[in-house]
Amino acid sequence: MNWISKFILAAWVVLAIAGTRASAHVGYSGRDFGTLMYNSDGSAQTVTIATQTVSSSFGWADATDADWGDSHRGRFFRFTLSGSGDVQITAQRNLLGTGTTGTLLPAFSLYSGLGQLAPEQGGHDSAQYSTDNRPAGTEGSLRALGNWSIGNDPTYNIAGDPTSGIKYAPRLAYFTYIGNAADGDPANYGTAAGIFGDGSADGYLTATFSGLAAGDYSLWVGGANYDRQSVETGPTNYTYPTYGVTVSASLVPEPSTGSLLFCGGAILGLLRRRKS
Ligand SMILES: [Ca+2]
Ligand SMILES: [Ca+2]
Repeated sequence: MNWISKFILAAWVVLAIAGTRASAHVGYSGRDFGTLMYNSDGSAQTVTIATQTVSSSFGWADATDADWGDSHRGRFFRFTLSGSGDVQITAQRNLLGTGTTGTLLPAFSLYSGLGQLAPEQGGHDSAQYSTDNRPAGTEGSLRALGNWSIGNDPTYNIAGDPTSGIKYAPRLAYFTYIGNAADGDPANYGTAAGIFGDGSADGYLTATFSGLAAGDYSLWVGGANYDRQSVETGPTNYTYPTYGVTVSASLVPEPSTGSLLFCGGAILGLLRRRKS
């Protein structure tokens, strides 16, 4: 290879890495379910996003352990509720991505709150505010089973030019933990307390989060194959295998008055039987 070829190759590698890192900040591009709605007949309106891949098959599970996790190893989705409600989330692995199909066991955690949004800089694990606000030795800012926060970089008046002055100061974005669900059982997702496994490691997972208040929510989706971190290694983001996952969100229809009465009657009947 002559020096020109070497230079072009080196420049391409640098650009490829820079591009991957830039797009790997916390963000929701292409992953916004919007405001979840009912149809006019009261049935659920399901919003499905089938275009996304997650980086690695272990990222979610790795964020359940004592040294936290790397936000790059999963994907952030968002939705909004205009009123209180129950939300059903479904994740199903698909054929997208560079990783071996049939490998990914999906999992997700739900939080209220959103990461920093444009025109602010996106949050990322290695921002000064991020590392200053988490224990030393952690792999990243993400906690799949608890509250966490992530910092961003200053947003300058002229992009990338610190001498132009700071338009938006860096800050922490807070994610308030609501719950989780994971495909399979501890044999794949590990031994952390508080994981809700569905008991069947088949690449399909559905869960309902009840009694959510109006507001904005972040859903972090990643892989629940904890032990795959020993085989899926990579010094840079773009060398991790990626895995496709189709994610759906819908409001759960409110039960009609008739079915509420039926439920009440059934519970009363059970109580009476237990008393007698
Ligand atoms: Ca970890
Ligand atoms: Ca399953």
